Amino acid sequence: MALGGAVTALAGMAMLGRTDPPVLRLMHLSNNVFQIAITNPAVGVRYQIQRRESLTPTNQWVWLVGGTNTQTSFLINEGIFLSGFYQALTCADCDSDLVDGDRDGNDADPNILELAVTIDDPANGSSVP
Ligand SMILES: [Ca+2]
Ligand SMILES: [Ca+2]
Repeated sequence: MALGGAVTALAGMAMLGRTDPPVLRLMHLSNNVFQIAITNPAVGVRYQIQRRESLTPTNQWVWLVGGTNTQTSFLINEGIFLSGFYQALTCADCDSDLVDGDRDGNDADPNILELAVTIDDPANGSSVP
């Protein structure tokens, strides 16, 4: 009876189209450069990479780099940190500058904020033939 229940549950999961969850993979490329790759990513989402030095409760996750649409590979420079932990999160504001990606001039750069377009010519109120 218990085995029958387990088989039913597995078949139900297959019918729902469940897939393996995304996996984060860290690869050493050269002296102090690493690649973080997200395998089996969710479709249609953007990711950001966060880093922390340790898993102690006082050490929090810190934004490291934001991704663009469909980006699943990130180059990371070791910098001054000789060890650390990384996580990938889905994001709407991938550079954590408080401007969502659909309004951000560059959502992978926290120094570039909201996109604004200024039209200098024709001047306001002009009639354009
Ligand atoms: Ca942003
Ligand atoms: Ca930005």
